[in-house]
Amino acid sequence: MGVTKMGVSKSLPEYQPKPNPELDKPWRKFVWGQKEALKKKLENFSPSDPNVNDIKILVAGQVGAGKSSFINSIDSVFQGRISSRALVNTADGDSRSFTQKIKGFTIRSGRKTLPFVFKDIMGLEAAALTGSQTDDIINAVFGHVKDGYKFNQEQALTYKDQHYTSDPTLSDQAFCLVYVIDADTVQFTDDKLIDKLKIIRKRISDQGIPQVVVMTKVDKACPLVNKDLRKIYTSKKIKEKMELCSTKIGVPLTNIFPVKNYHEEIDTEDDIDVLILKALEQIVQIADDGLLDRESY
Ligand SMILES: Nc1nc2c(ncn2[C@@H]2O[C@H](COP(=O)(O)OP(=O)(O)O)[C@@H](O)[C@H]2O)c(=O)[nH]1
Ligand SMILES: [Mg+2]
Repeated sequence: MGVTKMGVSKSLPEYQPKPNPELDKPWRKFVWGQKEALKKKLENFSPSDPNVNDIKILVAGQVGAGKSSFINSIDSVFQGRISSRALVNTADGDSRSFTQKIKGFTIRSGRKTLPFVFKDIMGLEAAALTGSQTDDIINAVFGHVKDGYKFNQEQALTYKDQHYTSDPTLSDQAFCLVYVIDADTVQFTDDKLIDKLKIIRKRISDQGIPQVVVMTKVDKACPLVNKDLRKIYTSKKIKEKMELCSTKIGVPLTNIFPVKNYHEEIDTEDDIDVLILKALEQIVQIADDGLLDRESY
């Protein structure tokens, strides 16, 4: 019940215009027609260091955040059809289980294998008390973890293990750490998880390894965007979510890329493709720049 100039309104709540959920102008410039150009650019990419065959990208994030879907979506863009290779390949039985074996995942376009390798590491869980997960992730970034290693929640990999590489070469190392964050649930991210991310961030940024956030499920987080993906940069909700990602994860907004993954579609769509390609282009670019920086150490 509110008191207005007109007196006391009894039955109906006071009329308040709903704030417009949409901005007048996009807050980030985005060219929706650049799909083919981005695709070509990525197909022709090669690492600026001739000693490096491919750009290794480590993908981390909570179980269910959309890591496998993101890798599948990239694959789908280049295949021109919906792919589910990452789901089949990296999950060890139950796709929601912790115990995943680390394995490189390459992307192909036609017959060409692109020079990017994705490694999907196990889900970060706030509940795990020990630091084993953070240690494992840090070790994986620095190239100490061999393919085939099964992450173990209770115990971090030690140098005695057969899957431990004590003297990794540049090619064993990851050039970028990608956190996959669910836009729909980012506000509920546990503080314990944030603390873990802080430790990881500190250790790896000391070594010049860049970090990027891919914010998934924008369609679930915002009804406007669900209806029209092109509203992604005019949606106030999405902007808010990205800012939240930035403060929680400690990654600047410029390193956060919102995407909608393929999850129930049966055909690829240009607008979904172009957002995925843009995220990949930026990841690859940032990783490659970091690689150059590291050589000058
Ligand atoms: N609506 C929507 N669902 C998604 C998106 N990305 C992933 N999902 C769904 O979220 C669930 C978890 O995804 P998954 O890739 O297996 O997560 P992972 O555990 O991080 O590998 C699956 O049911 C996906 O279909 C997205 O962008 N939008
Ligand atoms: Mg997965």
